[in-house]
Amino acid sequence: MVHDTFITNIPKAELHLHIEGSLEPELMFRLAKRNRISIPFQSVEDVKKAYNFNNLQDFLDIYYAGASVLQTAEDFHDLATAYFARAAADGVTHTEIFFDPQTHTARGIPFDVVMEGLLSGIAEAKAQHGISVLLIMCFLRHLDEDSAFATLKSAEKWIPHISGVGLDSSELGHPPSKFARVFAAAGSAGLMRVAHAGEEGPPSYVVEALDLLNINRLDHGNRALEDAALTARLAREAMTLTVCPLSNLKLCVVDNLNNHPVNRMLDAGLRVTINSDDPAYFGGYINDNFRALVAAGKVSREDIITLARNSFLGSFLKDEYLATQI
Ligand code: ES4
Ligand code: ZN
Repeated sequence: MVHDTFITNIPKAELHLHIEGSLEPELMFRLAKRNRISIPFQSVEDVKKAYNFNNLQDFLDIYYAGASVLQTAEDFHDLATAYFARAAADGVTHTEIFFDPQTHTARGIPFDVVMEGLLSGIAEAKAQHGISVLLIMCFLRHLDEDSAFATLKSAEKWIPHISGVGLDSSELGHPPSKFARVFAAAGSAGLMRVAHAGEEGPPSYVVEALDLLNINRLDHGNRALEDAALTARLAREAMTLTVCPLSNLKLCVVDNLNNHPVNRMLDAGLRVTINSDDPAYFGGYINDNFRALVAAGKVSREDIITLARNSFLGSFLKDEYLATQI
């Protein structure tokens, strides 16, 4: 049995974390009150009861509703610092967080407000916890290419503070090919590229993400295992997969953690990492994900070492700094 302190104390990077998905119900209520926003819940218990999802879309509807309490730079600061404190307590020394600008700009919150809040939160977390943080700006794939281009334009002056672009939201019906041009533009601006693919979507979406978006990292990727040639390619190319076990369970990507593919992924030689995705909604932070895999008999102590090492190898940290972490 793997000891809890081993999971906690082993340094790790978190590479798949939507900052809006770290909004705990308690903070949601506090911000709703502070900003005089009404939310469709009476209490924290009421919120938690609503967190029963049959699929990704069920979750996204609630997730976007929850994000409506985020109004000011201070709100984004408070959201981010709460996550960094929690992550640091889990032994996370480096994290690369997603944010969804369109979720906020569509509500009239300026892009700059989001950036100012997140960056001040990052500065505070560096000082308080010594944690390093990179930002990945995600395009919402249910929106059109023009909206993604407008978002990239808004990001122009912030590009020195943004490491990469990602692709999230409703996967089915919104293949990566829809965003080939905006990803090419982001690449030309010097940004790294990641995309959610193969969470609910077919293996062909993973192939598109590789070939048309030129991704440096694959978010989820579970369904790639349905295609042996694709699996072999991901292993050969040492593509990092950011796997999120509790998310997969809550969104019914797997029916039971006993059936989670993490061990098959490791056996196939894939560079797997473990992440929490939207921890406030899926029942746990990164160490809860590790613990759940251990409880399900899915990973050994050796596997945890591999997974933690993979998290740094798959990060966008520059080489000089990376050498101090592994
Ligand atoms: C997400 Cl789990 C997941 N999948 C796709 N988009 C997302 N946005 C936030 N969480
Ligand atoms: Zn995600």
